[in-house]
Amino acid sequence: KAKTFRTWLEHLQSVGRLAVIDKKVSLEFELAAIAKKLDGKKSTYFTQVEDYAVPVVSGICSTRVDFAEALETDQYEMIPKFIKAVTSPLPCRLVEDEEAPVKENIIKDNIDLMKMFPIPVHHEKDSGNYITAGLFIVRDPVTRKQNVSIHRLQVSGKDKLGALILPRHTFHLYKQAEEAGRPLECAIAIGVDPVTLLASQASTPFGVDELEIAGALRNEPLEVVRCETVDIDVPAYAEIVLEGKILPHVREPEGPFGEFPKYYGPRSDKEVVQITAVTHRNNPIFYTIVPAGYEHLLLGGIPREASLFQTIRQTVPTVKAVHMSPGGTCRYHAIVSIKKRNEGEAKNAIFAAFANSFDIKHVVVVDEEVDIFNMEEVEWAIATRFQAEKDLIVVHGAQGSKLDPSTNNGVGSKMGFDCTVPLNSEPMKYLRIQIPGYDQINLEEYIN
Ligand code: FMN
Repeated sequence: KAKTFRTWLEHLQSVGRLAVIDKKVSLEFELAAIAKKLDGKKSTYFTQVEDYAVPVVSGICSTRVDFAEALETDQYEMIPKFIKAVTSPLPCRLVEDEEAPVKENIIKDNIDLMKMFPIPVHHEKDSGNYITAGLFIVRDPVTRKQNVSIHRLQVSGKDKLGALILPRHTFHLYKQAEEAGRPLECAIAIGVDPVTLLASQASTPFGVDELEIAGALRNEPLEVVRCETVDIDVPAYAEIVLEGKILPHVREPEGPFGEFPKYYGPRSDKEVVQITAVTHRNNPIFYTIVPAGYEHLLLGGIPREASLFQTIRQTVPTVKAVHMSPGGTCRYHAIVSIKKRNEGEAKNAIFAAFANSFDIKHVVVVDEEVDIFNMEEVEWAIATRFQAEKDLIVVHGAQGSKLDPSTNNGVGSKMGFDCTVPLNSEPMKYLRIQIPGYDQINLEEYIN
């Protein structure tokens, strides 16, 4: 089902989860507004975007269940499966151009991105048209390993993009190239299968190729093909690939741009990508992620959960599950369930969560029988199993997310809630009320 972008769309259509919109829509706001209305419910396929021949898709996975289905597992096994793939990557299979649909059309001259593709404007104050869903692939010239991430890309000219590249792996490789006075070659793959899309967000040590994690998740090597103008391998079944280079010592204005916390990231001088070639499938489909929608949040949240689970397990081996909840933008709030064996373990889990990622701001730890994917249950645990006097941890002046407007340029407070029941508490005190036989009742036998 999730082998390629197109097979996944066919699957969505066959199960009634693809809303096909034939009415002509505007690139500016209207497309994003409709996709957002259907966020978490249906994927959208816009056949008529202004006068473009190229259709646009958004929201290919916008619930945890969608991602679990793409990974051929369920919500609960998804994180263990992701962890296994991150720790045992599967090398890609390089195929010839003839076997790679993305090479069906190759354009090297007179590139004009806005003429070729319906690249939308998503939010009110966005500085312009943005590519939000491209896998940004670069290569380490020393190890030849590739690195994959997603970066927002502002269309700054006919063949020029402005990129936000936060200080992680891509940034590191770019800085190395820039210090040597060289550009960093890159390729941007738009419209890949949802498994490869999710794999691009894995939190890995430097030097791990996320396309190899995609292979491990798919149980078969991902087919890749060498680009035309850069030394980069891209998914052979991508809808569209933009080839280019990040220029050394060039910075130009980018932003503002509506970001995952539902606020704008500011305008400032950022890195510039010069496009050198475009390749695409016949009848290509453009793909956009509406920022701050469930697709965006979960794409960051699920791989973060995998990483968080591993960090907590090092100190609290009985951790059962973790959840980066959408209300916390799938980045700032972590809900953790543990089987507490020793008093104090919940607090250790809180510290481990803070250590896992600077983005994590509030941590709630509950006992294993609380369903951490049901936020009403989590609130109930806070309401009835938590006393600030002894169960609250607060740390001030720690590094947090710069995109959290309540911080002082990223510096802010962290807070942890220990909502586990004391081990020595009297048994009736925290006994959850239950109606015997409740789970076995089939209402259809009682109501017609
Ligand atoms: N990271 C950035 O640095 N800049 C961005 O503009 C950006 N936009 C993103 C948009 C989407 C839809 C998603 C899902 C993620 C985005 N990210 C962005 C996060 C990175 O892609 C992610 O952290 C990635 O794992 C970084 O990989 P790296 O550490 O290998 O470089």
